Amino acid sequence: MRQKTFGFAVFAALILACLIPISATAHHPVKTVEGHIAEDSVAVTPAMEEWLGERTEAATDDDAAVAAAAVTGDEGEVGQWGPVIDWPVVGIHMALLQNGKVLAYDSSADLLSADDHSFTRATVWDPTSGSHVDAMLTGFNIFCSGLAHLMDGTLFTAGGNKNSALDGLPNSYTFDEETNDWDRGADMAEERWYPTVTPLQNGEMLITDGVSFRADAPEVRETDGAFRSLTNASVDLDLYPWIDVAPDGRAFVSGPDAAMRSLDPSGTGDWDPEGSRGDSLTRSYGSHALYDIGKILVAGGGPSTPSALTIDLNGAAPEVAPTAPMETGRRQHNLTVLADGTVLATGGNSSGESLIDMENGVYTAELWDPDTGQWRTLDAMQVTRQYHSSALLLPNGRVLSAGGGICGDCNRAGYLNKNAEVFTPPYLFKGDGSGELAPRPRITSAPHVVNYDDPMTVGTPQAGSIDTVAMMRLGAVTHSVNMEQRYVPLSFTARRRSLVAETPQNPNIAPPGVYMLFVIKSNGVPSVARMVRIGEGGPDNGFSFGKVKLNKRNGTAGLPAKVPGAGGIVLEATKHVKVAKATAGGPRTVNLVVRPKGAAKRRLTRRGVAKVRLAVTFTPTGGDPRTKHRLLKLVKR
Ligand SMILES: [Cu+2]
Repeated sequence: MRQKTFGFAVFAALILACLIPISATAHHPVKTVEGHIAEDSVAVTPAMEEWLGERTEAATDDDAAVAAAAVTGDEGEVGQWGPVIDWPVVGIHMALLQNGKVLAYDSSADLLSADDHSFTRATVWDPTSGSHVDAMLTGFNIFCSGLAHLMDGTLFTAGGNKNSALDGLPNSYTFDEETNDWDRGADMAEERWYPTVTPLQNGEMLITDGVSFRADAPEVRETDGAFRSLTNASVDLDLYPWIDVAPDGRAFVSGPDAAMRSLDPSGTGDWDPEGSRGDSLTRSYGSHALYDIGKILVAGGGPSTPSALTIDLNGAAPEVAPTAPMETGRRQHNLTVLADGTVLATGGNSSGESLIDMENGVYTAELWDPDTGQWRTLDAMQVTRQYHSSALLLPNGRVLSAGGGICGDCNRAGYLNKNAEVFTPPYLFKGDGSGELAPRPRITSAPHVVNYDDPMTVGTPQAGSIDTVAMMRLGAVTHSVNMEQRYVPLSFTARRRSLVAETPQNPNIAPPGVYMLFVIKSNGVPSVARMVRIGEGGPDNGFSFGKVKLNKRNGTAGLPAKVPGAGGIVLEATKHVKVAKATAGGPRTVNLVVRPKGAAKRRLTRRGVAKVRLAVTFTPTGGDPRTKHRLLKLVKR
C-alpha cells in the first residue's frame, strides 16, 4: 500500500484500513521490492501522527498495566521506567554524542507527499534538561542509513532513502555537535539503504550491505574521508548485518543469519567462513551485544525466539555456547549493555509478527547476567516498542528507549511512538524498600585522551570500594542493531583517592574513538560516566565556545573558548577581524577579543551593527590544529 497524496479523505481511509486485521497483510520478505515498499514506504500527516500516537497508547495501556502488575519487587530488584515523554521525532536512529546528548532522526514523515525526500527530521535531546534542539538535515532523507562514530568522536552516517521506491543514497554525513549542523562528506560508490557501519581498529569505517537484492562490494571510509571499495569481497548479507571488530582484528559477522564469517577489510578485502552459529535460525530483527572483550550475546529475533547464545571470539575459532533463554520470546527488541556489563532486553513482540503486533507486545524488560548466564524480569514499559524502536545507554547509567512506527503495517495497526521512556536499572537504587536512589561513586578526574596499553589515573573519593572500571563506546543504534556497542572492562589498582587503570591493550579490543568511562562500586552502583577518547591522533584538539560578551561601547566582543589542554589558540585575521592570540598551559577557558577592522569597522560606526565571520584555531601542544567558525553580530551604541 502506497500513499501519494494525503488529505482528509486518505486520513479517513486510513482509519478504515486500520480495521483490517494485521494477519491480512502477513509477512513481508524484506529482501523483495514489494517487501521493502510494504515495510517502509509511508508518509504521515501531523494529524495522522497524533491520531496514531493516541491509538498506540490507548491500545496498549491495559496490556502494559497488566505486565507491570505482574512484576513485583523493590526498585532495587526490578528497576523503574519513567514516564512517556513526547518527542519531536520518532527515535528510529539514535546516537549518543560526546557531549552526553542524544541525536535522534527519523525520516521526512511529516510531509504530505511520500515523494518528497528533501529533508530528514532530527533532534538533539539533552537527558539532563529534557530539552530538544532541532537538527534537521536539509537536502536528503537519510532514513534507514547506517551510523557510528569516527575516531575523533564525530557521528558519521552512510546511506539513506532516495525516493518513494526506497532506493538507497550514496551520501555520507558527519554531525557537528557544537553547531548541530550536518556536513556532507564524499559519496560512496554504491547507493545504500539499511547498511551497517562498523568502526575499525585503524580509524577507518566499514560500510556493509544496504544494496538491495544483489551482492555488492563493501566500502571503507578511510581516515581522510575518501571511500575505498573492497572489490575482492563482494557479498550479499542480510540487511543491517551484525558486525564487530574481533580481538584478532577481523570484522566478524554474527547475524542475523546463522552463517558466521569474518572480513579482513585491508586492501580490497577478504572473507573467511567462520562456521555456523549452530541455531539454524535467521534471527531477523533479533539483537546482539558485545558485552565483554571479544564476547557477543545474541538473543531473540526470527519467529520471536526466546533463545540466546554467546559467541567467544578470543580463540582461534569462534566458540558458540548456549545461555539461558529469555523469559519471553522477542523480535524487534533492543539489547543494551549496562554500565556493569549486564545486558538489558527491552521491547519487541512475542508472536513472531514481522514488524508490529499490537496484541503481543513485550512490556517487561529483562536483564542478562554474564556471570550466571540467567535472565530476570524487570519493570514494564508503558507503550509497546517494536519496529523502528531503539535503545541507548546514557552517561548517567540509565537506558533511553524511544521510537516505533513509520511503516505501512504500522499505520494499519495504528502504531506510532513519537515519544521516549527512560529506564532506571536496579543498580541505581538502594534496594532497601525505600525506593530511593543509592549514593553513587564519583569520578573527579580522568584524562580526556588516552593511548593503548597505558596506565590511566582516575580520581575518585570512593577508590577503596570500587569493584569494576570499564569503558563503553558511545553507541549508535537503529533497527535493533547497535553498530558499535562495546563494553571493555579494565584491570586497575586502587590508591587512596584514585585508581590506576590499564587502558585497553590494542585497538582491536577498543577501536579508536570516544568511550564512556564508568567506575562501579562493590555494591553494584555505577558512577556517572566521563568521556574519554582512546587512540592515535595526538592530544585532544577539541574546544568549545562559551557565551559571547558584547562590548557595545567600543564595538568589540569577548569570545570565551574552553580548551581541553595545553596549546595555543588564535582568532584568525580576516579582512573584517583583527588577530587575537592566547595560550593555555592546561584545560581552561581563554578569552579572545574580537576587534572589527576595515569595512566591518566602518559599517559598525555608520549603522551600529556589523556581522563578522570568525575562524578560531586551537593547536594542542604536540598535536594537530582544529578550526571552528562562528558568525558574530557586533553592536556599537
Ligand atoms: Cu526500517
